[in-house]
Formats: sequence, structure tokens, C-alpha cells
Amino acid sequence: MRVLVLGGDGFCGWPTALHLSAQGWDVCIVDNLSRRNIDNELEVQSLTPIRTMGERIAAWKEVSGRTVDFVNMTVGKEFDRLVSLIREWRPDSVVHFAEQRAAPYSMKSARHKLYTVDNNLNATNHLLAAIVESGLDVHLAHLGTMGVYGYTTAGLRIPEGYLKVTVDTDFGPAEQEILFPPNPGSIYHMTKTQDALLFQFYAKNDGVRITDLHQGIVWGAQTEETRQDERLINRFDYDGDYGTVLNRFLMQAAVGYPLTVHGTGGQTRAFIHIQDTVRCVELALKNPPKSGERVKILNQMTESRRVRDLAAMISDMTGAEVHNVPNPRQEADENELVVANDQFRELGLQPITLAEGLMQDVAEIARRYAHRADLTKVPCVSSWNSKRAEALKGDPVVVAPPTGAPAPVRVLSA
Ligand code: USQ
Repeated sequence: MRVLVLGGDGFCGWPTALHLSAQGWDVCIVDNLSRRNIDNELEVQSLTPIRTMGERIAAWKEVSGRTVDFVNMTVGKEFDRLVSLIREWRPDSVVHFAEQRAAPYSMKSARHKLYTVDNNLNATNHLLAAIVESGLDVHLAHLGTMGVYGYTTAGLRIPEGYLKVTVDTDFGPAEQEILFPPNPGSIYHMTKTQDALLFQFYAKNDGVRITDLHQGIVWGAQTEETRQDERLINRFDYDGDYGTVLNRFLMQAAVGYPLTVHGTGGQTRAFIHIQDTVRCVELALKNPPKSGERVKILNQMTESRRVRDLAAMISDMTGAEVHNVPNPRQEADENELVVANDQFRELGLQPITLAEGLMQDVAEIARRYAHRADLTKVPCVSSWNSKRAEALKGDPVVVAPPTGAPAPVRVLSA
């Protein structure tokens, strides 16, 4: 079986590429190294010393005897090259990670919002159009997010993508199944809700076989493959934009930095270990929908946890101090979250849960590379609170009128 892994240089993409290669798949990574460029922009680096793509691939060949191809390409910008690649490489499946994945980064400024929307939606649309244009029957597995459902307490077990509703019609009540109402909490999450509409359309119109994986917050650092050689090590983000909560807390505890709980820490979120991420992608690729079937949506998470409970657990384990800091995001202070993940369980996933041993594994990596940490990059400084957002909250902030009148539009009459 042959697979293109778009975004195969990233935190989820690299271990997925190696896992599929180890399972005997022929793998080609497609990536424009944008994640490394964003590190340069933010003046931060992965805590772990990740190698260049050339060194990574050479090390994998040495360790496993297997070849992984690499193509440097911007998926949402180089349409003709993408079509040629699909036609020439003839993948059975494409895994699509080629999106900007950090909510705080997407909310940093207007420029970051524009970049995230342009990059993510163009990547998805180009990929779908390229699959159709190639004339090949390629299965697309996309890394979506649990965040499409929103994190307000829904009062129900969050289903896998579709919601059964009863609508009043002229002929009495009728049952329908609709996409779960999207409720994104950041520009990044919004791009994933919009991806869902692109998927619905291309599945309906062109019969593209699509699986959308609604993944929770990934924790952990290494997988069976990446831990085989230091040159294969996965990236580890701890900074305020790209670091995610559980890995950040484990790293903070390891370097003696107080755990940064946003607000009350009452936010409940879905989690999954990186080892389960790669297993889930493999399971999804082995069980694609049939042509003409609707988009298959699976919740890729293994457990729900509250942020303050995670902080307390890590504090008990390590003695770390817990600080409640003002929340830079606009999100519910407290929410419940119960999620259905029956499909992956039926496919045989045996979830890794938050065991102390695995958390120690992450802490050990954080301790080993603590000398590489820049602690000034730990606080989350990207804020959701524009002046307009403050005004909406009833704050007495006056939204300043735009400075400089826009250039007048000239209407040319015939
Ligand atoms: N949080 C803290 N302290 C911190 C960092 C985060 O309390 O130091 C809180 C946040 O306010 C938020 C929660 O922890 O309530 C989760 O934040 P996060 O940064 O770990 O995760 P998030 O921004 O939601 O995004 C991450 C990934 C994204 C993925 C998403 C899955 O970056 O790619 O889609 O998790 S989910 O959260 O289920 O939408």
C-alpha cells in the first residue's frame, strides 16, 4: 500500500510517516517545512533536537532498512505539481496534516488569522481538487479536531460527527441526521469546521472517499519508531503558542516552572497519546469508506480530563507549584465533556490512558533537554481579546474608528 503523508515533518506527521513505513507501507512525505519556519519567526525551537529532513530519512533507512521519500511542496499553492505527484506516485491513501495547527498562533494578529485561513483552506481544497483531477480513487484521511464541536457543555455524549435531530415538517415530525453544529473557539478551529464542508461537497459531488479524524489534544513525545534512534526524535513544543497543555505542564514541572493553569482550570478537554494517534491513522487507512458513502467521521480521543485535575495530578507527582493565571483565551471557564469513540474501539484500538509511567517518560525527555528551553517563551501571550471582543463583553472600551479612510471605489460606467 502506498501513502502520501502531507505535513509529515510535524509533531503528528513525522511519527505517523514512520509508523506507516514500519507497517510496510510505501511512504512519501510532502511538506514545505513551514513548522520549522514558524519556529524561526517565534524565535523558539523544539525542546528536543529534531534533525533536518535529510538526516531523519537517512537515519530511518539505517535503522529500518526502509526508504521514505520526501517532496518539498506547499500543498495549497502548487496545484499542478500536486496533481502530477498524485498521478505519478499513485497513492492508495493521502493523510492530510498540512495545516497550521495552533489555536494561539492563529489568534496572534490579523496577519496570523489570514495566514491560517489561507493556508489551511487552500491546502484542503487543492488536495481535494487534485484527487479529482488525478482521476485516481485515492482515500483521504484528514486530521481534524475535537474543537469543531465547541466546548460548551452540550448535555449529551458528543457523537461522531453527525447528530440525529427531529424537525417539524408539514407532515409531522421527521428524523434527520445533520453534521454536528460547528462551534469553533479560534480561527484555527474554524478552518477545521470549514474543511468539513469541503469534505461533504467533494464526497457528494465527486465520490471522493474521505475520513475526517476529530482528534483531541495530543500528549506524549515519542512512539515505538521515533524512540529507536536519537536522530528520529519527535519534536516537542513547550512555548505559549504551540505547546499543548499536558505536555507543557509536564515540561514546566521538569524545569521548575509553576504550572500555568488558565483561569479556574475548569476547561474539560479530550486527550490522546501520540502512540494512539499513529495507531488510529493506521486503523483509519485500513478501514476507508466506500465510494459514494458519506464522509466517515471518527472521534480520535481516548479520555476527557479537566485542566485543573491534570495540574493537580502532576503537582502530586512532582511537587510542582500550580499558578492560576488570567486566561488569554475566550472560552468557557467550566465545561463538561463526554465523547463517543465507539468506532475506533470497534476497530480494535486499546486506548493508552494517562498512566504515570508514560507521564514520567515525557518528564524524562523534558529533563534531558531542559538546557535547550527558553523560559521566556513559556507564557501564553497570544490573546483572544481584541478591542471589539472586549466591547462585546460589556467592557467600557471604545472601539476606535479605523485610521485613514479607505481608498474610494471608482465605478466605471459603460
Ligand atoms: N491551557 C492552560 N494552560 C496552558 C495551556 C493551555 O490552562 O498553559 C488550557 C487552554 O486555555 C485550553 C486547554 O488548556 O482550555 C487546551 O489548550 P491546548 O493549547 O492544550 O489545546 P488547543 O489550543 O485546544 O489545541 C490543541 C492542538 C490543536 C488540536 C486541539 C484539539 O494545538 O491542533 O486540534 O488541541 S482540541 O483541544 O480537542 O480542540
